Amino acid sequence: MTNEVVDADIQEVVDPSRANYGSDNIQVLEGLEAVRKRPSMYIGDVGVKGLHHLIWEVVDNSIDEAMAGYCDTISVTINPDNSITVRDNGRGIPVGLNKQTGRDSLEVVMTVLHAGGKFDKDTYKVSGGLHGVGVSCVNALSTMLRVEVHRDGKAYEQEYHIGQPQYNVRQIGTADDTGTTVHFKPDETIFAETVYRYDTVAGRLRELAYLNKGIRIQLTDLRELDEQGNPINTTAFHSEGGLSEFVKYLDESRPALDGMEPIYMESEKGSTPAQVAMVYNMEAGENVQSYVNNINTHEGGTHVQGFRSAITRVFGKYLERNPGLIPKNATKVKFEGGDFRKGLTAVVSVKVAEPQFEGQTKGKLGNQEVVSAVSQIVGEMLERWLDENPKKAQAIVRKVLISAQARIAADLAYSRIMTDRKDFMGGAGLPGKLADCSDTDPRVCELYLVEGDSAGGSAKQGRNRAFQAILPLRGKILNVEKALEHKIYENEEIKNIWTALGVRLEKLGDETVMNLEKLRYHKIIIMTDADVDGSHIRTLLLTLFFRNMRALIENGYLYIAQPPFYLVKKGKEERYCWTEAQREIAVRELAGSGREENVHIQRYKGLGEMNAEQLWETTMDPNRRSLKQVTIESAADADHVFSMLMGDEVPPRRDFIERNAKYAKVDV
Ligand code: 0RA
Repeated sequence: MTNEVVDADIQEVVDPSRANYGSDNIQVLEGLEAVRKRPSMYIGDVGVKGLHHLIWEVVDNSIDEAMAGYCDTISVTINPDNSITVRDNGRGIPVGLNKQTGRDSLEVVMTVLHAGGKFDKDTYKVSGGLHGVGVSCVNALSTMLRVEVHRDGKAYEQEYHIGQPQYNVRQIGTADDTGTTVHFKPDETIFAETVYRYDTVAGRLRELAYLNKGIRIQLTDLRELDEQGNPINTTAFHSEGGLSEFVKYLDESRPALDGMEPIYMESEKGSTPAQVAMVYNMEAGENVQSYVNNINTHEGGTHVQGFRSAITRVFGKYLERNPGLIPKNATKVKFEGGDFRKGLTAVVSVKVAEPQFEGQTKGKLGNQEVVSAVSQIVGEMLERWLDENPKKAQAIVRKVLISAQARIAADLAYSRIMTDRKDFMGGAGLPGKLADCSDTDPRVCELYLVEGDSAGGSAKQGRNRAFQAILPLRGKILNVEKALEHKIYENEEIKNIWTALGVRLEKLGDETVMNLEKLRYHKIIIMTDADVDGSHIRTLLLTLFFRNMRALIENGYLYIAQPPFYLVKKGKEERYCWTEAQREIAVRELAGSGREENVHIQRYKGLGEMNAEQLWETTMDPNRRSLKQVTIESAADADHVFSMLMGDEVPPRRDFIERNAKYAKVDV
């Protein structure tokens, strides 16, 4: 909080009817007013992300209380009006006169930015990323917030409107328990989106339950009830196994290597507490999820660096000490760090008092001291595990050898296509099937990936060829979730996509990264039919981008076209409709327009049913189309979804599809 002189318009928001306001109150309001003026600076954005951020902020406080050992149960309720109630059984926010400010501590915690921690010297508090701005920030952005505290045998309450107390903290009765309940209603004049998504909330609470073992978190959605009046969506999250169960969950659809159980490591070095769980599966992907102060660091950082260096070092040493594990015909194979991480699923979670976040999206931990802390912890504990589990160690070594051999084959295949490029592709080194655009500024250029040659034909005719390029895709895309790496580089359709985009893979140390410098389009638009095949192809493409070109998604370059589902027609009048509701309205309006003609409803199943002009009007014209941007809300969740949709373990997939059948899931 600043001590700047307050200006006149800010003073005006001080309610003069409130008895004891002095300079302190004015500062307080200045703080919260700043939040309302620039909410994005505090919660990221005012869209669906920021809306959910309010919940994370409140729940974080309860999690802190649990981590300090004072709370074991948290409940989150989505109320029918999209307000949120978060309750915990912690000590309760302190109530009573705060000598420094002359005001009630509870009021200070609820109305002063960053005040929460100041009242609590014993609790080990860490703040992360955008989180940690405190519950006062939620208060500022809510038209109504009511807090109830149970403490010292008494129950207290206070209520606020856009952060302003409506009355002094008051006792409302007695209590035989302790805890805090926060009920808030986000301000609809601030948020562009005000409807909470059950899956988003559930995903985050599940993650928190795994990251903080032992805590019980109950989620209840009161917006939809069954005939008996019970909520349709409600889930209890609780994990005794913590990260070990988290990696099992992530690998639910992948068979474990030799029936292996997760290796769990937990310790503290140089005041950095770290927890790591890792397990190997039969597949080739690497899936390392990392967290700092319970926040996903999707760009990794120093904790992941420490983890990786420990893996490379420990396995390297182990192979040196046990040369007999490598068969005679393979003694020439040179291992790289990446070979030890094929088929590895791991979660690395650290606590850092003052985290520095770096990278394009501030998703990368920068604190250097964390490298050696994690590296030492994993180094010591993994070495011991290998010595104590020789059979399993042997299975891992066998897997590592296969991975190294596959990598060598993939490198060969990749360098082959790179030298072949000019030969098998059209004149300019671009795929023959690509109808390119004339503009060359990637910032305005769009590439449509279109299912099927016939729809591709309409798209080519209908497009604006100045900035829209079309790449028709034939039939099935390779399932990269299942394919060997070198098959991916050899697949015609995938090669075409890569070449058209102008991206290439580069080796940085033992990591393969996508170089986007020569990327030719900043909008890559997946356009598929609205039927089962179309959705399958879309999922295959999304999997390809998620697994092999994730940087494109992280930069916000990937989109999904939204062709209409219906055309409602009467005579010459036509209406395109994207939802059932729109269709009903269109039918009603056209039917009501008098003349004796039939209203005709055409259901579009395929893009091919639209002619070039219709395709342009509905789906490609930037002024009329609607595009869905593909984002990764939670990397851990996205991984789980893809491994399940594309993997070959049937039961979890069926479960998942049944659970999610209601939602046409497009956002990843
Ligand atoms: C400040 C000090 C103490 C607890 C809390 C804040 C606290 C805040 C929240 C927010 C949601 N639930 C919470 N539970 C506790 C410590 C008070 C003491 O020393 O007893």
